[in-house]
Amino acid sequence: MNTEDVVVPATGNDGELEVIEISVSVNSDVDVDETIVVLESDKATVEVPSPKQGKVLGISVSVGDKVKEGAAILTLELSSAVDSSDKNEPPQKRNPEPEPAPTPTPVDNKENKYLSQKDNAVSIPVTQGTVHAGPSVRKFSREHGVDLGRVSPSGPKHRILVEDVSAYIKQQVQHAQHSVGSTDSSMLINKALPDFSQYGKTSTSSMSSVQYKTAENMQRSWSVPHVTQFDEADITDMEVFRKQQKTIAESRGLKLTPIAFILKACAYALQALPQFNVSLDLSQKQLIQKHFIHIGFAVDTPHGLFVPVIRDVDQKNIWQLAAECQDLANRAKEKKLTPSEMQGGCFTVSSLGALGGTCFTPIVNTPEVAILGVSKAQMKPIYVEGDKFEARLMLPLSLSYDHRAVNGADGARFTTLLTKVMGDLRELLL
Ligand code: CAO
Repeated sequence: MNTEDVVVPATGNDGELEVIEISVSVNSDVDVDETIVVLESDKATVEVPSPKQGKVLGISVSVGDKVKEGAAILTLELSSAVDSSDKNEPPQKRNPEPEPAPTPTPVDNKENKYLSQKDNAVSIPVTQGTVHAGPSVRKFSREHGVDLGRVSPSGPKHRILVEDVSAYIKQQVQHAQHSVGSTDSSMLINKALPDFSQYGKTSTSSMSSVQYKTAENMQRSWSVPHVTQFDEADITDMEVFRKQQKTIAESRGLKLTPIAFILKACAYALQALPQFNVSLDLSQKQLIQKHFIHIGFAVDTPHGLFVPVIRDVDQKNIWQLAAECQDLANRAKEKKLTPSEMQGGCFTVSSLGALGGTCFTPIVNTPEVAILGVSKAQMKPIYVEGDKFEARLMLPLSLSYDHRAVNGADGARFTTLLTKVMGDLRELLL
């Protein structure tokens, strides 16, 4: 077996150089002039090319080691066709990868074309070990503050090209511009996620625009100081009434569900307690009171969550509300809502009643200041008078509100009023 030890060549640098990258691994095949290690001094980065073609038998250095001219780097098992006369010559300019500007800047060692000055250096977290990039690419990335470990390589043998760094910078700039004026999307960007595939099989898919928008809205709303007030409305009589209307509803082509009554009850409570029908403008230290009652309701669809808004709920009767709910929910499922149909809400209802659950803590749909969560109605024994209990149908309500706009006592007033009007529809229907 014909072997050869490859050592650190003359680099024009008398001091120590740090091994910042090992570009090959044991048992890998290397060509003449292929980079085997990258060394760095405080002034320059040096790529050391292989003087021969062969297979790497062993590597004598590790990333972080400090080495000088003549120090052993690795041992090669030479290919049979190799001419051994050119042993350990200083690094020569080889057929470099295409590297647009900036080009490497030679330093005082005229022979060494691989050196690049480490000017304008900024502190970049360096991903160790797996980055393959030439000196000019490293210089370019340093100048722009790019961690090469985050850049996808497109060059031969997974080398990072200047174009790859440019594409990464462009992507980051576009993302930053997109975030401005919407929400603080940077908060949505995960810091570095672990590689989950080390724990088991994974797969990746892109988020839909609806999913991403929902995530942005939730992130923004999450900054609101929330309180959730729970209560239960006795809807036994309301349900008797609703069921009595079923045939009429069918003749109108409608499905009359509790949501129409809930919307009407919310409009009633918003009229009685207008402090829930505001938005806060803290930058102007202003409270914006709305003198209209537009209520959104969450619709679960295969494409994600939509919140169409019904205008002037206080001025509409139960049939009108049921018809609008049905139309908007159907069109949400078909992705046929217009943007204006999802804007202008003062308050939101999120009904999970058909799905189950005893209560939940909905997130306020900012800049609104309150949202009502509705869970599944259940028959419960309710204490009525004397020692008597009656079976009543109880509807769980969860009112979340922005505690900067609404006081706790008002939260309790709001749910108490809701339970009152849902328990006795007469006031509501007048
Ligand atoms: N308790 C018990 N039963 C209820 C109920 C409740 N709170 N609310 C509805 N139901 C019943 C309905 O009466 C209907 O039964 P009947 O046919 O016997 O009358 C059945 O459940 C199905 O109702 P529905 O879901 O078709 O209609 P709906 O008007 O109650 O709801 C809508 C419409 C659009 C609100 C609902 O389809 C929906 O999308 N809900 C999910 C909202 C959501 O995802 N919220 C979370 C947002 S935050 O992540």
